[in-house]
Amino acid sequence: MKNTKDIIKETEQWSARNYYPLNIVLEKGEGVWVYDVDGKKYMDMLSAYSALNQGHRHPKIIRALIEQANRITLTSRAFHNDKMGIFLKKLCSMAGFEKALPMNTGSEAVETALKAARKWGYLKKGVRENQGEIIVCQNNFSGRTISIISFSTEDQYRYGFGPYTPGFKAIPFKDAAALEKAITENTIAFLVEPIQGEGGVIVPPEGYLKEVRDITKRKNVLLIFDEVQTGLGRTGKMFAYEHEDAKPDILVLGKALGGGCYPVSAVLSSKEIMDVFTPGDHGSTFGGNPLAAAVGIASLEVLQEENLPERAGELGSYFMNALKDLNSPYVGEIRGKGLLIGVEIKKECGTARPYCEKLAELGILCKETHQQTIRFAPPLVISKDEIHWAMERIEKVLKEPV
Ligand code: IF1
Repeated sequence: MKNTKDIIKETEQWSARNYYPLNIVLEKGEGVWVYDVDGKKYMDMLSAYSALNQGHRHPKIIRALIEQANRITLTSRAFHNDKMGIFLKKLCSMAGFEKALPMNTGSEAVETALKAARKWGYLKKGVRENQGEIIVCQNNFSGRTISIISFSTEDQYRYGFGPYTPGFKAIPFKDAAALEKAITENTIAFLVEPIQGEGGVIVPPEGYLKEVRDITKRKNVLLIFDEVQTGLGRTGKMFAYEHEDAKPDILVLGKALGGGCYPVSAVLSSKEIMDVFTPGDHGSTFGGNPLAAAVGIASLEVLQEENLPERAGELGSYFMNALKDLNSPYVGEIRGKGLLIGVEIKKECGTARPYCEKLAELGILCKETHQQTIRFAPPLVISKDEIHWAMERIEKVLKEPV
């Protein structure tokens, strides 16, 4: 039986060092709780960056996974399977779109959305071939592929990976006037996260989503919302765009669509936009496989049956107010919506990492983002008592010297 130290040593020997994880080795998870190899129990307040909205190993999702695994798991799209249509119908009906294209990771879904937008731009909007431009926001995060980091404004995500994919322009987030000004005759789309997750849980002012929706409609520019992190209940609505009257032309989903146990992502849009794809244009070995579809159906059912978006709204406000009431001397701004919360550590009090390490010692797993922000994003199945349990420990760390 290997212990934490031996497992980390072996992992570090064979793995590329593309992460700097806490020295914790997890071996079991259930609901909001995870256990390390030494049997220590932690509350997971990261949720694999919001891919565990339904909690660890939700029984209904695991049952669906096992039942499907005992029938057929992968067919490729060279043939139909009996689950994909049911999954996409449920997904489109819930989100109010006519068609969906299933993929696996969030990055693949974002890339699919960009390809759909570009082809729509050339075939339907009449933008000159290869002159199309897609506007993004500074401080964005939409994945790690070369085209996606080509529009990142974060040096570390770009360094050493050039040359970069052309055709993107970055404007300030939260500034609708900047969008209006940046649009040219070659502009095909505006890609934006309704809340910037990795950017530090940056919430735009009330009305911003509606404003960018109106501007893009007026200018015949596609609005693409990357809801890989904000979607599926995290912010207190099933989709973050529902907080305002701002339904996008293209919606990108991932993470929790796989119910915390399988990579499932999708792009949702209208028939008019999706029809730019003809057989053979685009695809994926695993996209739309029956195992992903079965897990996707169960993941969506759990969100609905357990009212997880509403829970995230209610418990998120409760949690955010409890954090504010601490009046911690180390904390600047507390930002967020629903159960996507960012606690900013004042620069003069150091970076967020030591606070995350202290929280881990007390049994809470969370992760810093961009040095200064502690991100709290527990599974949406968390109970009020479990938030109380967390607050007792968070208070120790944010009220006493670290
Ligand atoms: C990492 C955080 C980072 C995303 C949004 C697309 C994707 C993501 C809004 C791509 C992925 C993950 C990736 C992971 C850490 C995490 C993350 F924001 F969630 F915290 F990095 F910024 N759109 N986010 O958040 O989806 O291909 O990963 O399935 O890369 O370190 P993916």
